[in-house]
Amino acid sequence: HAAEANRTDLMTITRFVLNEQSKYPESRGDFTILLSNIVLGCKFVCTAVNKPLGSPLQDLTTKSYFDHSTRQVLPNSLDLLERPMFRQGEEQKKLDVLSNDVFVKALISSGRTCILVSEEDELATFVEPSKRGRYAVVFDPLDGSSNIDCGVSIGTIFGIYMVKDSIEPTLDEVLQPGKNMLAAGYCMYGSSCTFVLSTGAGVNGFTLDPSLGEFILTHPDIKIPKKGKIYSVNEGNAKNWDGPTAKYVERCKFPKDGSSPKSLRYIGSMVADVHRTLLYGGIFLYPADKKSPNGKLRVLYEVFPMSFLMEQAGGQAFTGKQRALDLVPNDIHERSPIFLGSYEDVEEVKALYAAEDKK
Ligand code: P6P
Repeated sequence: HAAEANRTDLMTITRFVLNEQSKYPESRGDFTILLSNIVLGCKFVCTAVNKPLGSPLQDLTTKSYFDHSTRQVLPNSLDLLERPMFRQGEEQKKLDVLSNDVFVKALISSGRTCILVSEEDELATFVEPSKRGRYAVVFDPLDGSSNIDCGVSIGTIFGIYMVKDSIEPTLDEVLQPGKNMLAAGYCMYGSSCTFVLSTGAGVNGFTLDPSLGEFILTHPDIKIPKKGKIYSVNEGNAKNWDGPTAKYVERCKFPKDGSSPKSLRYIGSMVADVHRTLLYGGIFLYPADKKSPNGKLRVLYEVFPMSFLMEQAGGQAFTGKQRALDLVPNDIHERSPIFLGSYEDVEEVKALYAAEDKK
């Protein structure tokens, strides 16, 4: 009966968040509405990413479909990306631009946001007054999108701040340290569609059940192992690394204490590398190097959300100088070096940087 009860007692992401929000009597469900719009965006991207380009999308059930963007009934034989909603004039939209459009529209229509920062948009979006809400959302709609054509997992990464002044919001509302985030998460588009979320009370993973169109709780209360056997870095940048990073990676490969070397796993798609680190343990690093003194990854919508999740899962995140979540960004697209993952692995990096500072 227990198995049967479980099968019919569907813990969807919406129900899960409503349960969590019920602990805060003052919450008026705004966060749940905001999150459901982020989830909608992820479901759309999941569909778009998983439809192979150029393949006929013959939907066996109907020969035609209603196209919302032109309000026409059109033949279903049109390839997904041939459909008007994907085309802007003759220029077919790239998936990352399309994904950005979907998230921006979903977030604005939620009526719960007042500022949006996207990797795709140079400037922040200030929502029109009639649609403003209490939240600011920072996001990368399709991180790692250069990997689409070879089938590598990619993802959406987001962070959520509560703003102080939603009437006349300013950019200061998002130039806040990551520790001020209310929530953060990512959605990974891989063999399955996995949504990982923290609202500040631990980390939970949900998997999209395509037959239901719902994200179901599959990874409750994720905790990262205290120490791992994997390091994840682009070794191709080794000649440009600073001393502590070079020393740490050397130790991973030639441990002094007689332990076995760590394995190297590097996918080159942050969501995939971080998801593996979260579940298996180990360390993911994108350090500074001579070419990029601030590293490559963006503070607001890559470093902060992943660091937030790591801390919530019992791990930690370090920039080479400080706790990542303490960083105060000065620009919405600022970059930072990042070392994140298992608590003890990151401690080793911190010790090497501390020793360097003492020199
Ligand atoms: P590199 C993808 O382009 C990305 O922004 C992250 O998803 C990924 O972790 C990183 O860049 C990979 O960068 O320089 O190793 O190819």
